[in-house]
Amino acid sequence: MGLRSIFGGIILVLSLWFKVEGGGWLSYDFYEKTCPQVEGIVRAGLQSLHLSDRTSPAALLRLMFHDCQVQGCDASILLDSNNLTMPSEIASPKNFGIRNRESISIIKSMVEAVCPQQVSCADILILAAREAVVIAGGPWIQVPLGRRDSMSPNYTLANAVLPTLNIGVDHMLRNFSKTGMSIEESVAIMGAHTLGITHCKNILDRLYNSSDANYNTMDPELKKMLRLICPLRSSTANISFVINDPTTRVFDNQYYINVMKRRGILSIDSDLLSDPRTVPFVLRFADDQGGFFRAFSSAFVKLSSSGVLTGDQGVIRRICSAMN
Ligand code: HEM
Ligand SMILES: *[C@@H]1O[C@H](CO)[C@@H](O)[C@H](O)[C@H]1NC(C)=O
Ligand SMILES: *[C@@H]1O[C@H](CO)[C@@H](O)[C@H](O)[C@H]1NC(C)=O
Ligand SMILES: *[C@@H]1O[C@H](CO)[C@@H](O)[C@H](O)[C@H]1NC(C)=O
Ligand SMILES: *[C@@H]1O[C@H](CO)[C@@H](O)[C@H](O)[C@H]1NC(C)=O
Ligand SMILES: CC(=O)N[C@H]1CO[C@H](CO)[C@@H](O)[C@@H]1O
Repeated sequence: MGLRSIFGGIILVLSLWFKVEGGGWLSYDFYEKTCPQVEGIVRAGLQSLHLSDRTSPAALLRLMFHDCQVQGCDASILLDSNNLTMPSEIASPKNFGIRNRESISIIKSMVEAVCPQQVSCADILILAAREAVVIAGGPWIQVPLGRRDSMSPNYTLANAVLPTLNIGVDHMLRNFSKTGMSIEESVAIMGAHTLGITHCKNILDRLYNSSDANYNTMDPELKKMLRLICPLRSSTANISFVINDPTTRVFDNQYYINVMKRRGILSIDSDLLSDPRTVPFVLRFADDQGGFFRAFSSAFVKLSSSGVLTGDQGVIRRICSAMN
């Protein structure tokens, strides 16, 4: 064996590890020995879920964000409350509209059947979100693994740190910069809103409240249409919804084209067009889907790796919805 191949081996080993912002290490071959089947099981699970529910990719991508934003991606969002003194994170109004938690539990039980007590719910959630992006037509993202599950969900923290409707670009950028994201990556991760829906209650202020900062930032034609779907003082604002972009089930760069045309649905979407720091990236991604995919992929890895439990921290839960 020549010196060159030894050197090559070292480079290879180094590149299999991923340093966690402010913590331990994840690795790209974490389950190579303990559960090589895991990626295939998650992929098959996602494909069958997608056949019965075409909106599942959107749900899983948002689920991943709302898990990772609170104490890092530790599957705490999947825990059901086991007693009245400790409400689960999902009880937070900020988690309104979160769905498909149970599908992670189902995939986990499929993984447990093959590799018991090896793979964390947190990693399965990240792999599911990664497959969701691919199934919807987005990039295939290589993700480092080795996250551990939390035994301490924090309702109060979830309430405090999940984004508000009027978070604004400044806060949004500051929050994402904590995960190591650049401005370009922060704009790219918002491109997740190329999938899915928004319930009427989340846009009523934009449509009807003239004191709202984003009352006048929406294309009037779109506003007219959304007002028909979301009437004022309707009793169904919690269940009626609008689609986030015209290609709501396709992971593409249509979101940025929409934002550019003042057709962003949520306030934060429209805000991206009014801040001088973010607007250049909106324009570029609207014109360059490949560039969006590349920036989204690196943003996804940063969001999903920041502040996670590794090594002997946390546990591997057997059932994702319960402490066990
Ligand atoms: C930081 C600023 C953000 C704000 C204020 C925000 C807010 C929202 C709101 C209010 C909804 C509608 C929920 C509903 O009515 O059911 C939504 C949907 C969604 N969000 Fe975000 N979001 C943000 C960032 C993100 C990020 C970073 C991701 C993913 C990486 C994401 C992924 C999604 C997805 C996929 C949906 C559609 C969900 C579905 O169809 O069920 N969002 N977001
Ligand atoms: C509720 O659950 C928490 C965490 O499992 C535990 O510390 C606490 O004692 C429980 N409270 C009751 C009343 O069972
Ligand atoms: C709508 O959802 C909110 C939680 O975001 C809840 O507090 C409220 O009671 C719901 N309203 C109706 C009419 O169901
Ligand atoms: C939950 O988060 C709140 C707010 O950050 C914090 O004050 C509290 O100590 C946390 N509780 C636990 C049990 O970690
Ligand atoms: C309208 O928006 C303003 C500014 O955000 C807010 O203070 C006020 O409570 C809103 N009014 C209603 C009726 O929701
Ligand atoms: C909604 C949210 O997460 N807000 C936090 C973002 O980060 C700032 C500090 O940079 C906090 O003050 C916010 O609470």
